[in-house]
Amino acid sequence: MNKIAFVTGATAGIGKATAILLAQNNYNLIISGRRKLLLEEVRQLILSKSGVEILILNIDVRNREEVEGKIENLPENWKKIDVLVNNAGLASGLNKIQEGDIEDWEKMIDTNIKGLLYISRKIMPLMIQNKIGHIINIGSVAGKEVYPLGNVYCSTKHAVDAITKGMRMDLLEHGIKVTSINPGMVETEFSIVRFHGDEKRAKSAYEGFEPLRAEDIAETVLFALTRPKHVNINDLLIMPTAQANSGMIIKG
Ligand code: NDP
Ligand code: 8X3
Repeated sequence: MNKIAFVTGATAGIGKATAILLAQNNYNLIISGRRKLLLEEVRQLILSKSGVEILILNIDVRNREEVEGKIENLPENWKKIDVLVNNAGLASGLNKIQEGDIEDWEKMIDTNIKGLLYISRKIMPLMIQNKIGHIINIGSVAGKEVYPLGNVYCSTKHAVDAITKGMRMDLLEHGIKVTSINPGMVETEFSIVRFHGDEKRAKSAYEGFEPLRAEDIAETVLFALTRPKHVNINDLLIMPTAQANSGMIIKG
């Protein structure tokens, strides 16, 4: 029987690439995100190339009732979730705190911290009940270092780092693995979202060097998932070769 992986934020970027790669590796998938049409497109794309089963959960992770209701109402045979990839997340804005937009902050805190917790709170008991599971949280280099103007986004990813460490303690006695994957710059829709749709500014973030691709992170997820039962990858920091840390990138 195929394993089941639940990938949040599967409409674009890292989540979409992860869903595609896990399907190629015979995982049945629960894919979630806010953009329903894109979820359907991802499902069709995957089904055109593989015979796995895919369930769409059209949810905004910030909406606690929606998250709780839709997970509680999963068909019983979809409740044996082997893998949770907590990937849904975003940056919104890049400002000094004294000039920051509070709506941007709330969006990031509600999605990256509270959304991840809402999802995990519902899935962790299922994993404990089934005595099986692996949670992969997509953190960031921004969860390891604070960079100029990154204040609130970095704080949400530092929170993801802390939550991951806490989860590992909470789940230790149940034999459930918890992995943190922390990318540097990956060219996805991330910067378009951060710069509120300014595609030119977003593109310029990746000019002059070769950023990571979403597929690089998907492969890292698969690597963590395919270690033997007695091996857990706790924490990985993965960067473009041209990037030394969050502030130092060789361009040109
Ligand atoms: P994208 O913008 O390409 O994808 C983000 C995904 O998250 C989309 O599928 C989006 O779906 C989903 N999402 C965002 N907000 C919500 C929400 N409220 N409810 C449900 N789903 C949501 O960015 P990436 O693929 O780059 O980002 C994925 C993760 O990787 C994020 O957690 C990000 O912080 C992290 N990361 C990214 C890096 C990068 O350089 N790109 C580097 C380090 C970490 P939809 O809009 O349809 O809801
Ligand atoms: C995304 C990495 O450095 O672009 O988490 O903010 S960075």
